[in-house]
Amino acid sequence: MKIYFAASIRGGRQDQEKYHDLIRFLSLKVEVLTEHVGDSLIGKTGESELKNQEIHSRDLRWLESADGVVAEGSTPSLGVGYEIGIAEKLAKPTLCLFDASRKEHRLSAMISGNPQFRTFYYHDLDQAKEEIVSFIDSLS
Ligand code: 6IA
Repeated sequence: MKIYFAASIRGGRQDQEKYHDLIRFLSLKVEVLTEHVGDSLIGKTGESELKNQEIHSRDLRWLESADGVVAEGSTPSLGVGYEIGIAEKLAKPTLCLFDASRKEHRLSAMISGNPQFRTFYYHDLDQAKEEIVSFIDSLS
């Protein structure tokens, strides 16, 4: 099973360690197409050896080939919003994770109000992982 993991890059990298942890966990169970999203070497400006256009085409190809999408949305990101909007149009099952303790902003109503997305507010990463397992089980 292939999962497209979406999370903020240029939106801000403050949750990068969390992404890394979730991706490592997911990788024990499925193929994660976008492992680089959790990479500590990737800063806010992103991959420099690839042109933006190449990144966009590659990511859309991966998204099309994915069986499902897991998005960590606690740090607002235009790219993640764009990706899950496309995931909806491609009818890809999508889980949106959001840190319930995040005070600076709330999850966009365009995500939390969309019945096609499975939205989950977690208090710790173990809860997020349990939800991921339940989501993956629902796909098989
Ligand atoms: O607007 P953002 O940059 O926060 O968007 C992040 C989302 O867009 C992620 O879920 C990625 O799948 C995708 N994305 C944005 N930039 C890149 C990128 N280059 N490479 C791959 N996916 C990207 C930047 C660095 C990269 C090596 C992580």
